[in-house]
Amino acid sequence: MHPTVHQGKLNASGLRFAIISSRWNELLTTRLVEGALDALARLGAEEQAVEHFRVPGSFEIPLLARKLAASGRFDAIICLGVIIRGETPHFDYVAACAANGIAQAAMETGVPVLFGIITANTVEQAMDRAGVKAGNKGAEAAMAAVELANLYKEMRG
Ligand code: DLZ
Repeated sequence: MHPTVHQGKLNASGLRFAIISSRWNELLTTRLVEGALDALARLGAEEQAVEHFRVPGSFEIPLLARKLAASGRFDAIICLGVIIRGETPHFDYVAACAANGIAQAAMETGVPVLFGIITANTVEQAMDRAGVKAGNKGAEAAMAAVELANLYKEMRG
């Protein structure tokens, strides 16, 4: 059997993206934003087609993602943050709300909303995933955004 395979192209030309980043752990979220912008540029996104929104912490990302997705102005929303485990259970609440809220924003609007939020036990783990040793979660989320935006565009067409 050779089924028809559907997958989105890695071509960002003509697509519009919103990036949301949080200011908590800003040194690292800045690296995620840089990674996402670099990936979008390399995939052909036009400069005026990308808008960057900033919120205080990862807990605040889902509502803005929901509003931007519902606005009809963007083909995908790229959510970037860094949540690092501390000595209290705060990490679990913030991480769970961010993950559930982002998934909910996508499900309720039908617009791809990407989870580019690092959840790490230590600062070192977070640094590794923000471009030091284990890739850049911002770039990965941006690539996934381009692929999904194209897949859904193709399905609409
Ligand atoms: C309060 C808090 C804590 C303890 N840790 C983080 C974190 O590691 N990463 C992050 O993005 N935000 C954190 N925040 C802030 C919350 O996301 C939120 O901004 C505040 O609780 C205010 O609603």
